[in-house]
Amino acid sequence: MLDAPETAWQHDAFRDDVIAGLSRPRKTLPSRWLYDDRGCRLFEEITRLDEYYPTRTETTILRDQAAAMAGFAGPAPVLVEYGAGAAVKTAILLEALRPSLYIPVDIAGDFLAQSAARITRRFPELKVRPVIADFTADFDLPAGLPAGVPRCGFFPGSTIGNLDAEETSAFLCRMRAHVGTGGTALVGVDLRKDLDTLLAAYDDRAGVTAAFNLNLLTRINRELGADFPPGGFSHEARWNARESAIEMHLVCRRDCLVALEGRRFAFRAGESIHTESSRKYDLDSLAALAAPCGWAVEHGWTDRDRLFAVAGLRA
Ligand code: AVJ
Repeated sequence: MLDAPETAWQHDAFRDDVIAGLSRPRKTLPSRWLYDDRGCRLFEEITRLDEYYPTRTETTILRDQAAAMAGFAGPAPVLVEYGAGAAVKTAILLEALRPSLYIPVDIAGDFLAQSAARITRRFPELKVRPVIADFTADFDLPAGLPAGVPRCGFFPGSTIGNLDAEETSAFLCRMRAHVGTGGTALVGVDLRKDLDTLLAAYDDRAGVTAAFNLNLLTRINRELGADFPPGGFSHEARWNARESAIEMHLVCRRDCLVALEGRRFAFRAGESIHTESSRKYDLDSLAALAAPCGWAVEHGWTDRDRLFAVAGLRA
């Protein structure tokens, strides 16, 4: 299990993040660790739930507005996708944009290679250059990209909503540097809306989101040898108005002590671990974050019910 260098490195990063997060007065775990194999499968299942509107709404927007987006991005652009998991959405965009080069960026090398191979099977003519990188940290695009060819960044899925304020600004500036002056970006953002709709999307009746959230404790038990008691925590979705974010929490049902890597962490009944924030935007709040990096929000392609938007940014 631990022989691949990528896996060993990941294991250490996971352990450090868990220990740091559980040592804080308000306990927290970074949402990126929700996505082990089972977490990825559960997330897939979430995207098919009635209550979870973002994935199907964004796909519809891309389908309906792909031609306009292609006009916006310019002819035969270099397309850079941040996070390489959005098979269906990527295909829609590749079909419409006809890029001269596609650069999928992801931290998971094996997953990236698989999705690059799938894209190549579907678009045999397309040049694909995967880049293994963590898009929440600085990295360079491959050297020698053609000059004078427009570049377009693609950040779908409202993944931007999972970044904190600092990460969001840094990400927008990084993507601006990648595409250069005159470049564009297509960014999927989940829009502010009534609380019932939002809370249902993150606390579905079938309990899939609960299983997705609780899986993080199972993963910590398995990979870090911890002893979180089964059934000791419950899933909760909360609205944080100040942050304009839905938060996922794991709430402790009764006082308990958890051992992990020679340490002990005490939990009081009712205490929570904050595992994810999913920020909800409107186009103005996105524009305010993007402007200092040199972006203008030129378009907000949306659905009939204004649930979700694909923002068109120009540098
Ligand atoms: C990763 C941004 C698509 O925040 O909506 C779904 C993750 N968490 N249900 C989101 C998630 C709980 C999701 N995205």
